[in-house]
Formats: sequence, structure tokens, C-alpha cells
Amino acid sequence: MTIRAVSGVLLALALAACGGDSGPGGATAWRFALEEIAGSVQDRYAQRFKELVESASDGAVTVEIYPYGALGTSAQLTELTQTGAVELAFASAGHLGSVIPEVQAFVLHFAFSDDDAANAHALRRDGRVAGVLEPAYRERGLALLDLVPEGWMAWTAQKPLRRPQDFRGLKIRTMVSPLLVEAYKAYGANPTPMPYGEVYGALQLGMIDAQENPVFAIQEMKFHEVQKALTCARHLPFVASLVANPRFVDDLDTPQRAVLEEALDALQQETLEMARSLNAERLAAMQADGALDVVHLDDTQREAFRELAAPVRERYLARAGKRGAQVLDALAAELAEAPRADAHGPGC
Ligand code: 6CS
Repeated sequence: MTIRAVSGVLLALALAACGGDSGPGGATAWRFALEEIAGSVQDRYAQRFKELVESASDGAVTVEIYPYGALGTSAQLTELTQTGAVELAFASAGHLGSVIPEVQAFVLHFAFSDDDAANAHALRRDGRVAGVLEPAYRERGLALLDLVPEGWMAWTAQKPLRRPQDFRGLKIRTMVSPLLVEAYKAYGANPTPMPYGEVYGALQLGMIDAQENPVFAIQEMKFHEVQKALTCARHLPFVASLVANPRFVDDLDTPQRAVLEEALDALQQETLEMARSLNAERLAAMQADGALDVVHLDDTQREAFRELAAPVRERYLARAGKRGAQVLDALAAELAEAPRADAHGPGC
């Protein structure tokens, strides 16, 4: 979509705001903006959300999904949600750091466990972590509805990245949260923040050497076609937050609030499996091509990164203050209590 076309869509949305536009036959339309393209984890989540909401509301509510590219960058989607031009959007931790510094706990390497089921448990809607973050979102004009782990981040580059020395001088693209820059400087890399839509071109032109994303995204954005190796270090899960316009949430009538809550609760049971299966499927598809070298780091190799990443925690606390410390405490407490089923699920 061209910039002019995007501006046209934005203007139409701004004029239609806010609180659920009136759709065909008097149905209320909830606009839901994604940071990812059709077929992604966010798209699967949104399609299922649409199905659940439309069926439970008996057609009184319709959900309009806007995939990445329709409305703008992640930062723009967050602004559209704050103004009420869209009711719902995904806002990933990697892009939200300058708006909500506390959420950058989710980009701290090795702050989570290496068990994705335990991490999903710690991020559940009614858990302590979400409880600490809710007011932080509200103060910045966003309602936090859900925290969605989308899979392990993987590094892609022209070579496997087995040791911190492999990062020396490496131009690695990061999302724009300031703490991600600190995280990669700690490994000696040269981190380069940029929006998602620019990554493929930057890799192709050699403006950057490497990037990180969950496996499903690497495949659908075709990053593997311009990179030679994929390294799985389980250093970080990719965490997106589902946000809503606060007035939209506060003004929902009782039946619509129940429809929303039920859909979110149902999705909470389904998301981990949804992300696991998509990531495993896409990793297998990329490996079947034979062109990509896929490397899994063992615990000793991961330890070298963990040591270098540890001091970045202090930088997080300096940026996120007392509530930042509460987020880390809540995360540690949840992980300590989380049931451990499968320390190495499928995929990366
Ligand atoms: O790398 C990014 O910028 C993006 N990656 C994913 C998987 N989702 C949204 C985010 O904007």
C-alpha cells in the first residue's frame, strides 16, 4: 500500500473513531490492527478472536482485522489505539519501550526461563506480571488485555552466532525499544533499530548483517532468503501485548464485556499451542529448503551470553524504576511457581 493510501485509511479511521464503529445492519465494529501479516501468530489470534466474538455476540459485534501494512508501523498502531481510531491492536514489547519503559522487562535476555509453557503461565492475564503492568499501560493511554508469547526469538545472520565474539561489530537490526540496543551492545554488536517493514530490504542491501525474530516471522517475511544461518539460543521469547483504547473498554456494556472476556480467556488456553505449531512447521519448511544452516546453542554456550546480559538488568531498573523492579519480582515469582512440563518444546 502506498503512503498516500495509508494516510487515506488513517483519516477514515480517525473520522470514524471511537468506541466501536457502527457496521452493516447496525452491528458494532471493533477494529483490530496487527503488527504482522496474514498467516502470522497475531493473525491467527485475531482470526480466532473474531470467530469467538462474532459467534458469542450473535452478530451484534463484528471484528475488522487490519494486517501489517494496512495502517502503519507498530508505533503508529499504538498511537491509533491511544486516540481510539482503532479499538484493539497488538503492541510488542520490542516496540513499546519508549512509551512504557516497564514493558522492557520482556526484552531482557535470559529474564525468562527456557521452558515456554512456564513463560506462558507467567504471562497469563490474571497473573502477577500482568497485574503490575496494567496501571503502567493505563497511565500511557492504553488498556492491557493480554500478553501473548509468540515463540523464541532466533538470530539470523550470514554465519551461525555461537559465541558472544561472533557478535563483535555485527550490524544487527533490533526493534526500537531502547533496551534492545543496550542488550546487543553488551555482546559487542552494533545494534540498528528500525521498523519491521524495512528489515528485508536492509538485509538484502547489506545495510545490516543480522536480525532477530521468532521463526514463523523469519519465514513469512522471507528473511531466510537473504541470510545463511539461523541460531536458536532461547535467550528471549517474543512477547506481544494486546492493547485496547481505554474508553472503548470502559464504555462496553455488560454483554459486550462478557463477550470480550470470554474470547480472551478462551484464547489464553490456545495461544501457546498455536505459536508452537506454527513455529515448528515453519522451521521444518525452512530446513527442507536446505539453504539455511540451523544451529541450536547448548547450555554452556548460552551461559556465555547470559553472563554478558546480566548487567543490562541494572539499566532496565534505571529506566523503569520501582515498578520495573516489581515486574521483575513478579516474573521471578511466577516462574518459580510455574508447572514445568516440557523444558524443550518443539521448534527453536
Ligand atoms: O520485528 C518486528 O518488528 C516484529 N516482529 C514480529 C514477529 N512481530 C511484530 C514486530 O513488529
